[in-house]
This record gives sequence, structure tokens and C-alpha cells, in this order.
Amino acid sequence: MHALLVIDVQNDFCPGGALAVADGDAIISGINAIMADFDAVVLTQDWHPAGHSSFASSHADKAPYDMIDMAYGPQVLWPDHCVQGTQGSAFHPELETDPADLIVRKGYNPAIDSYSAFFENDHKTPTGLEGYLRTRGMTDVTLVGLALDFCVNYSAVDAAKLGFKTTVRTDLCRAIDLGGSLAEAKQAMRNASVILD
Ligand code: VGL
Ligand code: ZN
Repeated sequence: MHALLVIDVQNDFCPGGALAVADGDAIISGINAIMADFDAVVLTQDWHPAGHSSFASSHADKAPYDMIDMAYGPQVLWPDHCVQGTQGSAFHPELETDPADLIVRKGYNPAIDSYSAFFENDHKTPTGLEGYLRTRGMTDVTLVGLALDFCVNYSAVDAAKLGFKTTVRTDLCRAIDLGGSLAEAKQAMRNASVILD
């Protein structure tokens, strides 16, 4: 049984959004087209409270894309994005959401960012997605969406570590590519035995 995980195809990660990924919207029709090929479709939604600790605006003397040391490790600081209930946090209007069996929200804990669909950035606090996939008999996962070098990467590495046969359709992803993050992410995924398709 094979699940499709559609990561963070939200307005703020698409052109015109607060943390726009170049050509982020170019992958949407291709994602819609493959949904019917899977036994389950799961959408994730980055979902931060206002004033989230991953926002540069929450820290004195910090700018977007600066790094900071959090209790759980180094953290990139982002422009305010995907604030709960805003238009920026909504799915892109071209994304077909009706085929989704489940929507997983993440990043709602004010003190911890959550790139991965499985665990918060402390690598310990679960979102519940693992249990959902296992109880539905899913053995394989394919990931698509935004951004390849952050949320797709972290989600794929966690999926592989949890024992799911994990594929990333890189043609249906786009990257932020911050200071070499794309090359690093590809290496991390390969090291975790993620199939890059
Ligand atoms: C993401 C940075 C901050 C992502 C989410 O979806 O890749 N990146 N929040
Ligand atoms: Zn975020």
C-alpha cells in the first residue's frame, strides 16, 4: 500500500507568498495528476501561530535567513509565513484537496519548528502521521511539494528512518536553496536510502 505525501503546497510558498519558492506553483498540475495512482493521499500544511519562534520578527536584532541556536539545535529564521488561518497558510487554489484522506498540520507549537511531517524539529515530538500510515497498512510513501530542501527533505528522511520505502519525485518539488541547502538535502536523502526519482 502506497501513500502520496503532498508537502506544504500553500500560498506562502508559491510566487507572491511570504516565503515564495521559485516556480513553486509549477508543480501543482503534475501533483494533481498523480493523486489517483495512490492508495492514500495526505496533504501537509505548515501552520504557525503568530509570533512563532521560527520567525525572524520574533527575535531582537535578527533578520530573515539568519541562524539561531534553539534548545533543539540550530534553526534558520524565516520571514513570517503560514500564520494559522491567513490566506498565506491556505492551500494554493489550484491544488486539488478533495482527493485527500488526511490533512496534517505542523509547526503549531510556538517553541519548536516542524519541517518534517512526522516529527517536530526536536526529532522527538510526533505529529501522529506515522501511526496513521501504519494503521492504514501503508508500506511505501512518495513525497512531492515544497520545499525540497527543507520540509520535503526532513519528511523523506524521517519516513525512510521509520522503515517506509520512500521515494521523492524531485520533478514535482521545488527548492529554496539557501547557502547550499539543496545539495546538502539531496545528500542527506541519499544517505537515508531515499529514492530520488
Ligand atoms: C518550510 C521553511 C519554513 C517548508 C516551512 O515547507 O519547506 N520551509 N517552514
Ligand atoms: Zn514554516
